[in-house]
Amino acid sequence: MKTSTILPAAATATATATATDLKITEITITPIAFSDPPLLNAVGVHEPLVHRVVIEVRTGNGLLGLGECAGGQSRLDNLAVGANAIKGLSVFDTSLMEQLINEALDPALSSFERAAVFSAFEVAALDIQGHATGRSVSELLGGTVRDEVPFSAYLFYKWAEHPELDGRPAISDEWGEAMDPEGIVRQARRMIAEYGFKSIKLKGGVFPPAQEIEAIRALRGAFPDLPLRLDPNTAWTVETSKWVASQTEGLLEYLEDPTPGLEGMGQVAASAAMPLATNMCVVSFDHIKRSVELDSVQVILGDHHYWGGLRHTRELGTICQTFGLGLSMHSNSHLGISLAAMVHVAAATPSLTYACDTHYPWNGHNDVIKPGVLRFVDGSVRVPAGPGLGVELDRERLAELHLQYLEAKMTARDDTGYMQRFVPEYTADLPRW
Ligand code: GKR
Ligand code: MG
Repeated sequence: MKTSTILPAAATATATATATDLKITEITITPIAFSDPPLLNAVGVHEPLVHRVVIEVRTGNGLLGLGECAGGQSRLDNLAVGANAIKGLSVFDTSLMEQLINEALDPALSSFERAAVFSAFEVAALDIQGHATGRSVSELLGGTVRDEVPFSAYLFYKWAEHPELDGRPAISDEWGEAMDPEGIVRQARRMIAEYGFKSIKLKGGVFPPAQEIEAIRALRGAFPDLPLRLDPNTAWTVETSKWVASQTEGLLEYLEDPTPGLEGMGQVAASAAMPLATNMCVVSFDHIKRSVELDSVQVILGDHHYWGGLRHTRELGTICQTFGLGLSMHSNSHLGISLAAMVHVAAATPSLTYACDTHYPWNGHNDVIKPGVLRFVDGSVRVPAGPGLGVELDRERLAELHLQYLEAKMTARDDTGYMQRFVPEYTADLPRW
């Protein structure tokens, strides 16, 4: 008798407390900086430090949710506006969260920036939803269709070290130099031995295209069975892109962003044998209609930071399926909160057709989360069990990386400016060839 009266009363009390206590009471935005090797791309070279942001959202009942996104002073300002707009909101109200953030941000901001700001908070809200319900983020997104998410080996041309600069000594790294096909194959061998990747992407746009085709041929020779991709980040004209496509026919599973713009990509796609992929000309929902009309790309690289969070990325998968487009995932220099979020959404997206990109082999040793959960085995990461994202913040590490950010006085990523410190005549005008 006693038990039956006590139990319903306690259950009601918990339900009421949950509704109130899942309101956002506190948001902490922590800019961090972590080390990065001198990786080359079409617009310069990576600086010794990457600027990124860790977002912590807390609710009335003391739950904590994590988000991560790219940094820069304007991003920090926009995150602060977004954080103010969503205080007091339930973490389950992510649709309203998106609306409030959009209303609060400067109307002149691009839809891309709006999506990036919302995404950081949406991931943290989903993390808390998971902690509150004892579910993983992938379960909240509809459940997993795969237990492990495959990634590709992301190769870069690179210098042996960050050269000495302004009295700062040179900074070397364990990967060494990769400035020719042999160096690229060496890098691939090491990355595949350590992580077990089963496909390979080469960041191009660094050397004249014929040289990069040689690197692709060398990779094909060394790894006869692994799918290959080449991404010059729009470094080539339409004509050059067509020529590269003809030279790499039968070698590439896709060619990524050879040339700028939907029209140019459409012209290349019309004659290329392989699919064209993008994370540059289709980066928000309003680009899709025109891209489909022009048949500009056949594969979209989703990215929850670009596409407005995990639910919208899952929706992107459905749209890709609708139009018969392939889906892969884009990466930028990142740490484990972003990787965990990416793994959850990739696991819950049936239409993911290609292994995802990740910079983690280059940056993961800097991580702000406690080790053990995110491991590459045979090129894949097992979906964290949760609850939520299933990762835990290492506060000591966060404090160190924040201090590093403060000392570096960083404002924005500048691959071109950094390159010009060593090669003053360098320009980032694209297409270059
Ligand atoms: O890290 O230099 C880099 C990449 O070029 C990155 O900035 C790109 O956004 O990885 C990206 C891509 O696939 O284009
Ligand atoms: Mg790309």
